[in-house]
Amino acid sequence: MSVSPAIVQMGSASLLRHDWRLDEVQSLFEMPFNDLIFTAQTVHRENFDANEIQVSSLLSIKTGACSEDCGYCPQSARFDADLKPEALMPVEEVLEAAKRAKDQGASRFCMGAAWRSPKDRDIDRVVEMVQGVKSLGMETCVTLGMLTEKQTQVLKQGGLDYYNHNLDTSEDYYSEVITTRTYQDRLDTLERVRDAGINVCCGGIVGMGESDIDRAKLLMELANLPKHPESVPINMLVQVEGTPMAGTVKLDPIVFVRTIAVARILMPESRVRLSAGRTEMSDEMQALCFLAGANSIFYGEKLLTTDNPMTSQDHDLFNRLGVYPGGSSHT
Ligand code: SAM
Ligand code: DTB
Ligand code: SF4
Repeated sequence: MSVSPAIVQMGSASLLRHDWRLDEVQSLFEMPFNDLIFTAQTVHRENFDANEIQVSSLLSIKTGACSEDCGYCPQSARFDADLKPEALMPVEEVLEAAKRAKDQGASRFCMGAAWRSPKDRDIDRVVEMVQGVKSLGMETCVTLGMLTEKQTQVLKQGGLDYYNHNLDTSEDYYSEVITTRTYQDRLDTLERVRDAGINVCCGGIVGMGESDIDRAKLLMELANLPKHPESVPINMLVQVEGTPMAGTVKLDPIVFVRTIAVARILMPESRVRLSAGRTEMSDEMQALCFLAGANSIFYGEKLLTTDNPMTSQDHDLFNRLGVYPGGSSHT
């Protein structure tokens, strides 16, 4: 089967494009698997140490009782997931968790809060957390929901390195997933974060019952942002009992690997993170994701509220693959 000239060209030189067309992205998804992985791995090697994986740990600093209706999320107050809500954590407790994460080998500490959007007084406490985590010598990331311009500036001045805010899915499928805020709301927050000079962490979730076209559109949307997100988390839906998305037909693992590969090709200089869902993935599937260009993971035995692989299991996998933690996407 022949490969289109545009794709061959990408295999020989990474191009930072922001004008991807849907048919081009679809044709990447449809490439023979070996050609797709080869192209993605070629792009990866042009831009990164192929055996280095960036390692971030997550902490939920404010858990549950969220006003939003994101259909995948156990933290929404509207669903009946078995989850105990917790108020915003004291700074000291957050710093203890960050120290433990650092001792286990994480280089970035990501703090997540179950808010639609934070209040200004919440931001002050988050800034204290950011400063404390930075003083441990770790990179910082927070995900707090929608932000105002002023809040992005306060976070930037506080020294925040990354802000995570996902597009989650395609604009077309979005209303099947969330009704309490719009796709444009998300794009607006991303623009404010970018304008404030904070690195952007933005990706999505697959396995929510979306179509092939939705996955292609999500990646196209990310790649066509004015600047590629420095970090692109690709989450496999973690199905949580009590959420509307529990029971969704599982995504073909090969399609997941293809999604990673296409993200790598479209955003050659971004860290593509193999994110939620790893407890359900075999070691072999994770190895294929790394081969397809994933070079970041969430590490530590918990994501925000759900399980992540045991750290000993990840050490073992890294050793067997000869990959090592390291690297950062910001200067
Ligand atoms: N409340 C903030 C927000 O929504 O922006 C920040 C925290 S929210 C939990 C961060 C991200 O986690 C979501 O945008 C979504 O992409 C991801 N996420 C949440 N639940 C998930 C699940 N069950 N499976 C996979 N990813 C999930
Ligand atoms: C991202 O894209 N995935 C992380 C992080 N950013 C905040 C969150 C995954 C959450 C999975 C479900 C949970 O543990 O609650
Ligand atoms: Fe709330 Fe964020 Fe969960 Fe949506 S994804 S319900 S905004 S915590």
